[in-house]
Amino acid sequence: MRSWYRQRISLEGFWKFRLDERDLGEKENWYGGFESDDVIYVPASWNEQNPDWDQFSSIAWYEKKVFINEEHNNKEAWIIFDGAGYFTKVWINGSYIGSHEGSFTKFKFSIKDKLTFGDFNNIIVRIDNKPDVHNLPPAKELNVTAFDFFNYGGIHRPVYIELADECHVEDLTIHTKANGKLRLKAEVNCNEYDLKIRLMDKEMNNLILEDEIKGAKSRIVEYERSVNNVKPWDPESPNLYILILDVYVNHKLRDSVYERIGFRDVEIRNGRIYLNNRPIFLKGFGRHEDFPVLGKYMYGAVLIRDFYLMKKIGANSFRTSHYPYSDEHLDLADELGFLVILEPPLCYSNINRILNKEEIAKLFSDERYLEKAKSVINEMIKQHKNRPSVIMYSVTNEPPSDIPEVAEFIRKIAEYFKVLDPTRGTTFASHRSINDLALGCVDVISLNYYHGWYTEWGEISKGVSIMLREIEEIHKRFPDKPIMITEFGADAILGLHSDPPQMWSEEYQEEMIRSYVETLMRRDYIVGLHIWNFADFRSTQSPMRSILNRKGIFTRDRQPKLSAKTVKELYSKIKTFL
Ligand code: BDP
Repeated sequence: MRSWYRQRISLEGFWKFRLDERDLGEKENWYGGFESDDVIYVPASWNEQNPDWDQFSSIAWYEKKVFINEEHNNKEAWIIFDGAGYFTKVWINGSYIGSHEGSFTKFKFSIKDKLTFGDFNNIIVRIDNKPDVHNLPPAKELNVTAFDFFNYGGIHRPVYIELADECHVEDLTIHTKANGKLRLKAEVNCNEYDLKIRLMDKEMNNLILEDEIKGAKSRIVEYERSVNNVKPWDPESPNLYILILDVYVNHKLRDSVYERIGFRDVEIRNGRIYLNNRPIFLKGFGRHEDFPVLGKYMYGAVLIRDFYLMKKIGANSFRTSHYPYSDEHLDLADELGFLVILEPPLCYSNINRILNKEEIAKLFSDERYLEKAKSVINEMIKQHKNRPSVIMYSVTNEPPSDIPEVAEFIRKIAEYFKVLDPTRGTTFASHRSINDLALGCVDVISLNYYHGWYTEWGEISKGVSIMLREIEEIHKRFPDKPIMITEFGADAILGLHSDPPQMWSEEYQEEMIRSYVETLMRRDYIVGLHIWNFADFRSTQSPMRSILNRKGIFTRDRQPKLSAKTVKELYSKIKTFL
């Protein structure tokens, strides 16, 4: 939900910064203001802003003074973080405001009672980024993590203060169908009010629908209408519309919010994914939010480059591996017609490096852990539920789901997704292949394969035939479920060449991707191929990595490797609509 009407005060810029490895800050009342000569920029992770902070994965404090005008005096005010973490605590003018766990979802606190209007206000943020096995995703040390990406810390995404009327919209859920059916549910924090609903084209030139609900008294209002003359949303024509909801009390406008929506149907049946009743093929990438110096912040211009590169190469889809991406990231997916598989930060690829089998079973059976997972899923869906681009949820990445307790955990969270959002299908990215006990718990089977890299290294064709045997066995077990390959790829260091193709060379990566795609695009139960990864990204230090994970077909600064050309050639042979 967004608003042009509410005022925003951006907190982007330079903040005072102080490391607190010994956790002294709270005891020494740093929340009232602290001494430091260090400066940091927000938004961006702290690590690469100063080489001395690069390997720092503990507690750090941020401070900024902001002037709030007198005129906002009786307004509702929130401080909103689009993403910060891992564990964030906030104080304003020395008063504690609240805390939040998790780096990749939006969170907000009401700060109305704590602000001084017509004066400066001191905002203090304490971020604790210590690795912990109970974190989502789990980590033990900076370089010993269950996930294969760098454990960046800090205020990674925009922070701002938003000011609204006391009477305002709390939440807005919109469901659409390709035939123009529109259903909406608004939660309004107000006693008696009128609602005006408007639907406009993306450019805001034409009013397509205008309607009113008069004298609403309950907090929840539901509305349904069939709209004529709307064009459906799909990757070839990503037609967007703007739905605006105005709240009036005694004919006076009190709040106005909007969403960018698309009219489309997604169904999973008969071993296929259908978009607007037509079977589709997802061709694209696993991605990351990762860029030099910025860390986990994706600057708008970088996103634009990424999307044009993905378009140029013929991709139509990506997965938000391994955490929900920023609003800007998914706004572009809506706008440019990308089919998104949205994934929460439940990533367990290397969990066996941290925990043994018994400990894993215990963690995944722990009710509190399940509740924590549910809470982040809830936040993610609330934030992105109205996006046409999001067609399916990947409930987790590479869980050790050959362990029965883990399979049971997946069953429970997959069910929870359906409770929160019955309109979208579920999948999860499995690396346990034929030994996975949870494949039946989701609508689409997603498989990650590295035969030819982590196993059968140096022998691509042997790897590919083993992979194919396993996929065919899975297809036999689940003949009605669509299968997609959510990861395959090989590391390549830009400029490293080898004839014959040897591991780490651009040629080896090219041959591996070509073999996988050519083999898999011919099977009609395969509904999608996502190459791992779109671009090189920073990972933990380990003997397996040369600073970066180099499986990108683009470098970290978005220049093509040899395989980029091949992917373009291969993806041009696969149609979006089958
Ligand atoms: C898979 C993970 C992904 C890794 C990739 C790799 O899902 O996060 O980056 O393999 O090892 O295990 O490159």
